[in-house]
Amino acid sequence: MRFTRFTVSQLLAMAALAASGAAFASGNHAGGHGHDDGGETAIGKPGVAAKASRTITIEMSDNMRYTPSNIQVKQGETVRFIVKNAGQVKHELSLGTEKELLEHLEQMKKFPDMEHDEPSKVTLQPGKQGEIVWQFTKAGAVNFACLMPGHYEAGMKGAIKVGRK
Ligand SMILES: [Cu+2]
Repeated sequence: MRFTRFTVSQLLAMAALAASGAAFASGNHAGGHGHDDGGETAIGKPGVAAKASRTITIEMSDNMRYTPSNIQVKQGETVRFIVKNAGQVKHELSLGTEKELLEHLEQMKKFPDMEHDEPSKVTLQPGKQGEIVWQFTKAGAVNFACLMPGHYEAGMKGAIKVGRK
């Protein structure tokens, strides 16, 4: 386990989330993401495929890696991600801030079968391919990770740098 880089307050926040996780069992999961102003989130918003300036293919493997795992985009850019599961087990790619991803990770531990349909995420059975179209409206870092049990901890994560325009 590589939890050493979390601060005590982060761990406490995660514990608190786990304790309040029951609220998500029956409720609407999207409610956990905070504000909803036309789909705009802390990391951007769902994109329109026809407006994508690029297609980036990301492969997911059973050695818990994304290829590529470091991606650079420009603020305002819409990217079409083709995500391929080249492994023998289920994998996913969830876009989010690091904080959101860690919160989801805790929920997945409590409710491993929870599958939610969100435009910022794709879950794929072995051999399958899917896509995410996303517009990066804010400069900074956007993270992505696989929240299947143990995968993030094994290093299944990546980062997208959104350069200021
Ligand atoms: Cu995975």
